[in-house]
Amino acid sequence: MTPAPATEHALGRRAIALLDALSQYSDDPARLTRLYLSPAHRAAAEATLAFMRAAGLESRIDPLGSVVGRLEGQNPDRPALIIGSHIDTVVDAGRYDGTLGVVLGIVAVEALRERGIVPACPIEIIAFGDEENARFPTNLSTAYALSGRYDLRWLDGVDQDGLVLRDALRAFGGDASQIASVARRPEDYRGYLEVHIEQGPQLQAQDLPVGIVSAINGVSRARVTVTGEAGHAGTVPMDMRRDALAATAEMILAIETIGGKYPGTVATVGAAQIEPGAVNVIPARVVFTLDARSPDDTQRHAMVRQMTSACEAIAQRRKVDFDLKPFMDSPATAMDSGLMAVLDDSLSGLHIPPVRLASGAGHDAVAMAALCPTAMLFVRCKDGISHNPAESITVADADVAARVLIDTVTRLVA
Ligand code: HGY
Ligand code: MN
Ligand code: MN
Repeated sequence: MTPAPATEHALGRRAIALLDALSQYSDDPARLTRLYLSPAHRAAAEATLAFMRAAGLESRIDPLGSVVGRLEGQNPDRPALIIGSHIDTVVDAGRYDGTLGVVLGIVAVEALRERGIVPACPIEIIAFGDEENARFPTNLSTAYALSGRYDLRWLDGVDQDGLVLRDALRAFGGDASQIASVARRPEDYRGYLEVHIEQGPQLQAQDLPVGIVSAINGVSRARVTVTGEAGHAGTVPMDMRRDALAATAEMILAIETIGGKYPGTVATVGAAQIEPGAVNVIPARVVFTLDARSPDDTQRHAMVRQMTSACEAIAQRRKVDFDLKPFMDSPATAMDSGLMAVLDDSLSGLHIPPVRLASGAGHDAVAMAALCPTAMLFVRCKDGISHNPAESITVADADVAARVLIDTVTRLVA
């Protein structure tokens, strides 16, 4: 097969090259895991800082660990446009979730410079550090800080090794005393654009490279503790046990059933720790996580109440204790129609039908919508796979996404 001419999909190839460079920073040599404030997050943040500086952006790592690059443009006092996403990952992650939106922002600014376009307003690129909330019980903390909604209780959150966020932030080189300085004035920002893989199968099913996000589903998350009684696996009769894991198993099935009852709702128990965790000991305690989502907040709250009642009834019947501690209530968030209209124009200019799709996944855009008008562009990913090392996109689709972003940014900063 003849090699692709050097210029074909040049923007897409540049984005993939930056992504590949960042994918080497992992806390686990065997798989991509880059949790908030970890050494790998620090290394990836510094690499992102270097990419932003090389693209001509005045850049820094902010007190909460996000990387912020700024191009002043012709009129530094005008409201700025922000392009961003996150560079933290889940455990055993794919390399595109989050990081794609950051590198495409850099590619867009590089393209403006190559085309000799000096934006009429400032452009900021932000690589958020705590979107996955996979390490501490937080909620989009590094993005909410921009709209002054950082919840100081997050600083006392503890990871599974018992390390407190406040201490991890200090070890990272951050500064909890400067959180207020991260907050931005709404009047200084005209919009936030995030490009992200779809993490679902719709674009592939419609054979489309990109689509425009209409709204982002709401999310409830909680930490659940089930306490029974340890005992000898060989001697305690079955009808005299208070088996925390057997009770948990019944609760998880109840959660699954309720989570599937309403249109568009989902529920997941993603993590569980069993104590003492020995083959011949009846489990005394289980701590598990609940993640429940819906496009409708009233429905989501009703669903979580139903799950809680069902679990309490199981706990009572099995004589175990049940404690549910919510730690996230993220609202369903509509995207900005004005920015969506500009994205429509860019897609039409590229002869791509501008489809709308709801996001089942949460994004920094939910938090940024509290600061300024916000919109997202989804990029097709193979079989909708994400939060999985098999996550993948094509160079051609990365190229389309780059061209749409550059066109939309050019329209907005003309
Ligand atoms: O969980 C989510 O929806 C996102 O990937 N953090
Ligand atoms: Mn993401
Ligand atoms: Mn994710």
